[in-house]
Amino acid sequence: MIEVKVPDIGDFKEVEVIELLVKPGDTVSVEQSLITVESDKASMEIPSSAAGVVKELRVKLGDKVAEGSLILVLEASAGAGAMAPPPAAPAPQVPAPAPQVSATPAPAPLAAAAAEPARASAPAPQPLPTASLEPHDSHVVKPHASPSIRKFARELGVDLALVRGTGPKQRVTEADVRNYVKGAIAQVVSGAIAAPAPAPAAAAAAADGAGLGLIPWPKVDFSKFGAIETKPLPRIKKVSGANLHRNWVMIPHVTNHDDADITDLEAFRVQLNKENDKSGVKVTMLAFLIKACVNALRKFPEFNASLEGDNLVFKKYFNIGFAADTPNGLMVPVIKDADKKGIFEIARETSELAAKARDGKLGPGDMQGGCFSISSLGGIGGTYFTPIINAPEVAILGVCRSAMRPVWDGKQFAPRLILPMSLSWDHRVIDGAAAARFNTYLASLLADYRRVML
Ligand code: CAO
Repeated sequence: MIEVKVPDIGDFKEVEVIELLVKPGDTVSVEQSLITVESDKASMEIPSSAAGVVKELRVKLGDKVAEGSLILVLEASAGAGAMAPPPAAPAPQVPAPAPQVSATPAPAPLAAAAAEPARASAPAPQPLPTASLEPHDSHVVKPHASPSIRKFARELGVDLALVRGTGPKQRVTEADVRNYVKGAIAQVVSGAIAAPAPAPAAAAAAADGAGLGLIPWPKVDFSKFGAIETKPLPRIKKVSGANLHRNWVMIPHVTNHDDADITDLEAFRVQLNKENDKSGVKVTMLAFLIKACVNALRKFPEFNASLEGDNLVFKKYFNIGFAADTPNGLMVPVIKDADKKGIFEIARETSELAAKARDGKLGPGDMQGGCFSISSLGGIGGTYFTPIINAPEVAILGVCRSAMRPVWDGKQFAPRLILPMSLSWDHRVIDGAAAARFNTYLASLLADYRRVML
């Protein structure tokens, strides 16, 4: 039996175990990575100092380890009993460039370590059973990624080995992981690949609620009570449903409802459409909402952010997604750089993208890069609803049908056109007071659209 311990890991005194790369019964070779540890500055994989079969793991996720901590016990392989010389200190993987919230630069020694190429000797990672895209060339090399990116990928169930890194030295960035997921979804949606099948046990657990510790889903023979017809869910519904389910379960949603007085804005919109009758572009309330939301996002940047581990990534661009109802289900095309576009251009683009969505012709690029989404049921009806946040965004605005309401103006009730707004937000990132301020500000812009220019 050989005890494998944490070697000299430099200046790191106590680091957390964030990944177990082997399990009892696995055969490991010298230098094979056994666990990944993470400090607040870097993550690193701890290699094995000997070859053999893992008998006992002596660490678990979340444990704190330091030089000399026992990782596991190996039964020496035949002919491999001799201990290899202690492996070199593992190369830390430094977090990707600090997000805007952190002003602390990476310390010099770590930055130097970041320049090291990925260790080609590392074992090829096992793709998840759910992985559905062809692995690219670098799948034989352990991917380089910061701790927060590894955590982000783990949360989404993404095997980093399948993600092409576009950062320095092929480092995998958060955008790479997001693009990978969106690409996989788009391919599933377009039918280019089959929808990934969850592992049978996991699928069964999820389907009957056991994974959440819930009582099983009721099984009813509906045909006992009357005629029935069973149809498969459309592909888009399957994909969007899985995303909506994850977002609903993983994000602590809160929804604030508010009203905006759009009497003057609607009159302006109608006037513009009369003037531009022949232009072919219909100015919509959605276009005004998109532009107003850009202003609100600028004023409240935490709404234009994404949670990445313990960091908030603030976006300096303004890409606004909008829910489009299609015969096959919900799609969310994205208006890119909405801050740089005028109302007419936004109105034209939303109508083109909505038409593409309905015709099933949206490309992956049309749905990528969103910062914030709007779901407008204004053309249909209703008052308020609770839209589900489109992860990794942190908020979504839902609007319903505006209606004339009597509003007290201090002296009398006046008929005003009132737009019901429902803002869902991620309570891990946003507080109720900020959400109320966002809605109040947005309502003030819509009530007097000149404020958008201020
Ligand atoms: N209040 C009152 N009327 C409104 C309105 C509002 N808030 N918003 C739009 N309307 C009116 C429009 O003025 C238009 O009336 P006219 O035909 O008389 O001009 C009519 O409703 C239809 O509008 P539209 O659908 O052409 O344009 P839109 O910009 O409102 O919507 C789109 C575009 C793509 C958002 C919409 O077609 C759509 O798909 N909405 C559904 C989104 C959805 O499903 N959300 C739910 C997601 S959660 O499951």
